[in-house]
Amino acid sequence: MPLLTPFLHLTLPSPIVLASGIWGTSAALLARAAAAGCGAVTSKSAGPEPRRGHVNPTCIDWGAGLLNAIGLPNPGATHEVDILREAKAELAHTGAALIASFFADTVENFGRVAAILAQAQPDLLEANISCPNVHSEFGEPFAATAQSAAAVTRAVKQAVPHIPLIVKLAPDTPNIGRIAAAVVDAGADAICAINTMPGMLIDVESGQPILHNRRGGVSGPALFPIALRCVYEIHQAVPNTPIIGTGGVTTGKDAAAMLMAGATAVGVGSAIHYRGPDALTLIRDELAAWLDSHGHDSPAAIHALAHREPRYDLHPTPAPIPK
Ligand code: RRO
Repeated sequence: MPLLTPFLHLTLPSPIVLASGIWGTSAALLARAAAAGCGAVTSKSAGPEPRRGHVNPTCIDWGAGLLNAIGLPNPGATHEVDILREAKAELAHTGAALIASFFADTVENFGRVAAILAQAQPDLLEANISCPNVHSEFGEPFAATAQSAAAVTRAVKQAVPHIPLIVKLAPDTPNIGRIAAAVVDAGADAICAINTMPGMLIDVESGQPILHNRRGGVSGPALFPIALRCVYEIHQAVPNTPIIGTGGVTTGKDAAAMLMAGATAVGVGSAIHYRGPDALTLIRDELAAWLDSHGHDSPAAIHALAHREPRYDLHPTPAPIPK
């Protein structure tokens, strides 16, 4: 079953995308994800300056998902360029695309960081405007309002007009379709939906929040239905914009549902924690087998299927009672 996936100007070898963060920015791990079956791999978001990230504990498996507050550890944009260059060279023979993810503290710095990372000539840029874990330092994420999300998008497109831009949105907003429409209007070429959902856990014996940062982002299976709903609403708002549907995808069937909601490609992150490093290959192969067994010849064949009129023949309305 060929899983070739047209995405903007690219044809990805598969619709599975390594989500940002889960395997850091090691060129070797990005290459490993490509070899494992990803059609594109996303680096850990880099910012204007090097950061250590938050103090431990930074991640916990709480049963129905993960909660993390890693705190954007990264080597800074200038050093990141070297890592991205190395990753790009390692990916060359795989056909997988390199997505360079980045964040910043101000609209202007988003443009500056994008311009620095562009030196490595990644295939795509991902503006992470939705990290939930730096509230105390940077304030409200730019993804919180249509205005701030659009302002970042414009700044990045102005700084780097020649590399297609993906904007990564946050789930905790009352109308994610409106935010998506605003960033597309401002020049975004694609959307990644979603980042983790803000949450927290408290150890009742000590009365303390478990994460040192107190709050964190929920990922894994608990996030899946939220991500699916967000992707569905974004596709309704911007039906011609490709979406990387990300959030709790753990199986091939989850990936199929994400495509049906309106995603063009499917991000995978926490599944690597649940299923081990083979998760990427397993999900890709399960998706291929599912498509095959249901008579679909490509991932595109089920794209946005859930937006069709409901099939009432599956849930017939009761026949009128005969008089
Ligand atoms: O590093 C993090 O704490 C982090 C980031 Br940048 C992000 O975008 N999402 C997340 O859940 N954690």
